[in-house]
Amino acid sequence: SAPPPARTSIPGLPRLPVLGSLPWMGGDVAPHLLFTRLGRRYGPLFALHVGPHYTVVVNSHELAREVLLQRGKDFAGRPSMVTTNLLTRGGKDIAFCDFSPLWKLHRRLVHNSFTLFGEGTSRLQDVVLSAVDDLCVELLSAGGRGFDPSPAVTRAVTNVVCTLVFGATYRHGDAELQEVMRYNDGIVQTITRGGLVDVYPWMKLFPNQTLRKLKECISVRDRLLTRKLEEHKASLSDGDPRDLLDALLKGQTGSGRGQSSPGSEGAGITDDHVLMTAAEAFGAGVETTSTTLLWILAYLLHHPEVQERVQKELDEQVGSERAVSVSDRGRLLYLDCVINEGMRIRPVSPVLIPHTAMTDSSIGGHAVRRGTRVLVNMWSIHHDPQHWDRPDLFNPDRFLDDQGQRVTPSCFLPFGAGPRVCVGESLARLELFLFLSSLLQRMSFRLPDGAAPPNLKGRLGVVLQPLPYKVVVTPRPGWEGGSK
Ligand code: HEM
Ligand code: PLO
Repeated sequence: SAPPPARTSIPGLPRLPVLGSLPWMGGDVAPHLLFTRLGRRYGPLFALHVGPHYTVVVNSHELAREVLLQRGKDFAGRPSMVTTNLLTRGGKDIAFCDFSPLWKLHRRLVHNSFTLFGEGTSRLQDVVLSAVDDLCVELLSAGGRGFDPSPAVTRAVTNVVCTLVFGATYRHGDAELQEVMRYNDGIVQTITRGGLVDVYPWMKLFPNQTLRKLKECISVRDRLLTRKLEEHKASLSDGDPRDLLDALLKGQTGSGRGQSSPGSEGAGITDDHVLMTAAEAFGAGVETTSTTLLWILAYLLHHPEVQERVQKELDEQVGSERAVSVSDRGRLLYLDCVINEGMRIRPVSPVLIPHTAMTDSSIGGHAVRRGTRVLVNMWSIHHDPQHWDRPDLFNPDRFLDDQGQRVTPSCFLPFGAGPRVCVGESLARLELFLFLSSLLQRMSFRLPDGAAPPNLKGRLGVVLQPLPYKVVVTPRPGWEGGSK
């Protein structure tokens, strides 16, 4: 038989001891931009040393599909990182936990709980629509003044997640809601600078102010969530779960909760896991959805013609007599394209959470050793000029074909793919749809007089966020009060 193809090594950057390739990494440039630039020199697949860690960067959608889908199992691991270990009590969550049988079980449990509240059930829709109503009333109360929409949007999205996770809804200004938003913001500010790439693993040797603040925010979070967990344990009944905490508690074993009793489904899912999952659903649910909404609003301010076209579609398909509902989703094609184009042009996670190779494997015919870190650069995939015509242009029509039918190009992967695909995808899509459709049905957004349009470069924290900007909102006919 033919010999196996020769496996060449992956082209790579030079390195020094300790610093790795850092001196060649261009100082302050954000990783997604740096990797895109390096890709032009080294090709779609190249290697570098992030500190001591041998790391492979993937810049093309073909190779990304190989890593995430075809060889998804080989690359389903996660590296251990200082900050995320603190955040998740050493990986008792979903996103930052390394691959293991317990992780698989845990992920399935969370996934099932989400589908429980997921599409089809009117409960989730009710939760989102009630937050939408509050948001519309709040935005329209500004009465023609220019203001930053971010706090109101974040509050609305936080409220949705609070209801799903522990069954609480808060009024505007509620102390507990403020506390949740404050600690979350603190974690976002401190967990990573420059994405989730843990460049300085020796950071823990030099406890600094940032690390102290992170620990403080985590302990505020843990106090609040522990209280919720105890309340839920005390009031847990045999009926349907009221929220995610109930579903997780029920998913632990019926008897001897948290202890491992062999053979039972939830064996090994401890109270720590329940707590970390709730915390993560919060963090992931709030940061990603609110950031995506704010990016789309920022682009609508740059492209008033897109806003008008969405509103025309809404007028024709829904009208102004009733609120939008999930059942309208199939009819609002252009809105769907606007949402996709927003996630393409500004992916909240421009470099995916690092993956690691679970076994010796290969990418594009090149050998990759077990333990190698793999960074998938979604930014370069979503801006690849070979696959996207004028990639820097916000153009929702690229998601429609000649017949006006919706198409999804294979180089569009905003939620990742494979065993590590986002578990919140359907929840996120439902929220994005209901929030945007309702907002644009009820009001129009424009720039304050004389204001420059929003800066579109963004700032990379743990997610890629737009810089603050101001809007003026005016109600559309029939929606002067914000809701019916
Ligand atoms: C993972 C995107 C909303 C929970 C991810 C990943 C991406 C992503 C790119 C990483 C995939 C990888 O590492 O290969 C998004 C976007 C969202 C969104 C664009 C909204 C616009 C949500 C929501 C939740 C959520 C609402 C939950 C409430 C998670 C979790 C993971 C994840 C738990 C880790 C999965 C794993 O490692 O197995 N998401 N997400 N996400 N997402 Fe989302
Ligand atoms: C956001 C701050 C929270 O306090 C903790 C948290 C948990 C899950 C993280 C999320 C943060 C940021 C966005 C992440 C999410 C898991 C999946 C999601 C990284 C750090 C993305 C976009 O991949």
